[in-house]
Amino acid sequence: MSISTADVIVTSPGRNFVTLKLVTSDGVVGWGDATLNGRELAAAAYLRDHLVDTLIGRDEDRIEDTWQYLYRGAYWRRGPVTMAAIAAVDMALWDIKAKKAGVPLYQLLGGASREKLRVYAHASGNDYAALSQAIRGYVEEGYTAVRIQTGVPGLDSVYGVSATAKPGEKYDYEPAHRSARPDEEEWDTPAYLRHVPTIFEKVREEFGPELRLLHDGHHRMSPIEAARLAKSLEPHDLLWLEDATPGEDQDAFRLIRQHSTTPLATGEVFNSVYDYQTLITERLIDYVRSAPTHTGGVTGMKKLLDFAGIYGIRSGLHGPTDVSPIGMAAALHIDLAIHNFGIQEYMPHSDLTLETFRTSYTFDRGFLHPGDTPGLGAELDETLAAQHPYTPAYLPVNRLLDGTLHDW
Ligand code: KDG
Ligand code: MG
Repeated sequence: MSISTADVIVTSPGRNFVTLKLVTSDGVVGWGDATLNGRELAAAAYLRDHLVDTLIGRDEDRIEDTWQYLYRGAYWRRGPVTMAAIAAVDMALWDIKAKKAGVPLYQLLGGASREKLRVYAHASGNDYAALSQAIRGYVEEGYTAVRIQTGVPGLDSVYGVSATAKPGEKYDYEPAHRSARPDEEEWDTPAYLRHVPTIFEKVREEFGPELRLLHDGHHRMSPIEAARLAKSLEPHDLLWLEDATPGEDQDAFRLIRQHSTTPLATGEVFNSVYDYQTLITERLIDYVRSAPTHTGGVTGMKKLLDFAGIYGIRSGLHGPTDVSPIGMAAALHIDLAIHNFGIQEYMPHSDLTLETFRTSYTFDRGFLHPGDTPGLGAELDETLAAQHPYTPAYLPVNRLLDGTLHDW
């Protein structure tokens, strides 16, 4: 059998998603995610203009060969657009293979290595009262791990804290604003470094030692600033400090490691195992943060996590709402199957997104499971998708108080 049609669907049920639909000559449908926040049309064009024609007539069972064909065959290696496009093809092929076998995808990856997947929620607040209310809400729902993001006195908006959410309100925090160009935000690293440890002290005092706490620095600190934060957070026993400094400078992580035992996570903006080479072989991080959607799909992510596992480094896969429910399902099947699972990020999609994409993964008291539907267990309703056309939306850019452009 072979692939007979390949369609690229860009839809915006609450936010933009890029989906690939492959259909085989005997009618088996496979779904894949190529969503790249703020650059969706580039990923869609790569698929439509450069890959679709090469997929028609190809044997759908030859997943590794297709992956190598798209990766090596492009000549131009890696990059977020290329790897998101390859990811969509790869996920759709795994979806088809598992459907043909009549099993959930995790069975083809070696079967379940655990019963359920611990996830972490996003708690935030402009002040401590709002943050504490959000954490309490998650603890009542059964979460055992919570990411803490706080407003910073003197700054109007800060990454991870919704400017509009009311205290304790659950929201689909979406920093990619719907407009033709990015919003601009202001940033002050010294104010942030002074404030964050005081918040963690209060959280530990109120919620005790057992709740697992995480924090995302979102690429904003220099290596020595990151080392200072990691050191000052040590008494508060974080599960991880994420993206303490921009990850493309892999050597910079040595400096943070020299100063602190706070576990480190990075990689959501990476797209291949080579972006992690120094970080993994020198054990400079503890968790791999990429999403299958951005790293060449199930095949790319399995290669990366198997490599990390040799060095005792675990998964903490990226699961924001800008990965589609199809990409999220792929992450959950990998999580369930691998030995070196750490934790999974879980930002539930909005109701509108989940009406448009149907999923079989389930949440129960702080844990997810991918479900036992054959394949990925996630698909797009094309009729509903057509009702929500693409809308330009961009992540903000950041400037220091003197106007210098900074990492967002
Ligand atoms: O598109 C950017 C988001 O995925 C990112 O800002 C979310 O940092 C993020 C996280 O840890 O989920
Ligand atoms: Mg992050």
